[in-house]
Amino acid sequence: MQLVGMLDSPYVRRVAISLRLLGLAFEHRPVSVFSTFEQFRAINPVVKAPTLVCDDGTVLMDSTLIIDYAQVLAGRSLMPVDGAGRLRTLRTVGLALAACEKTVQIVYEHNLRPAEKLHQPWLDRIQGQLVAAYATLEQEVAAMPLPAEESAMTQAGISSAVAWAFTQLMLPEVVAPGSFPALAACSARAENLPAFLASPQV
Ligand SMILES: N[C@@H](CCC(=O)N[C@@H](CS)C(=O)NCC(=O)O)C(=O)O
Repeated sequence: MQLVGMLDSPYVRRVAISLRLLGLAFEHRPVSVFSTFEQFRAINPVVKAPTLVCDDGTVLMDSTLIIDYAQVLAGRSLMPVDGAGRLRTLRTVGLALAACEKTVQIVYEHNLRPAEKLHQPWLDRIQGQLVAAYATLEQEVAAMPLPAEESAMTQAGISSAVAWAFTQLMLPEVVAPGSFPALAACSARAENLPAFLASPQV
């Protein structure tokens, strides 16, 4: 199967890391939704990254749905099965994905919209949401430190670390690392794991 999309997308990166942790072989095709729009469109007319081209030719999109299918293929899950662990992980992943979404919205607002059309009240709102997502995620991670070994890694650790690295790459001035020590530490540990090193965001 082929994973299509650039690893500077947190969604593509969380899929790549998840596939590696699940032990699934895949070909990575670093096609950009911006600089190589037409090439991407030939693979998936909706032009969404990540796109997974399955072995039977089925084209899947959306990182969470792709990971869901990958877990079926692998016969194991990156989500805890017990109720309390599952609930906590779902909450953490939701916060991490909201942080990714708000970061992407801010980046698009700056990079895709002409400066004179930038709408400051909207930008202020998204930035407030981004900081709220990280403040809440910081509390979660501080209360329940995420595993530092690959064998114990769940989607909570993958998504939190990927989100953090992405926002630090794109908007370090908006989310200062010193204010989020638990997340910064979790990210530093995760980024040294083989699955993360094999999926560099830059
Ligand atoms: N909810 C989706 C979000 C994916 C997403 O928004 N990807 C961005 C790249 S970071 C994209 O495809 N942007 C191009 C577009 O939306 O037109 C997921 O989890 O995969």
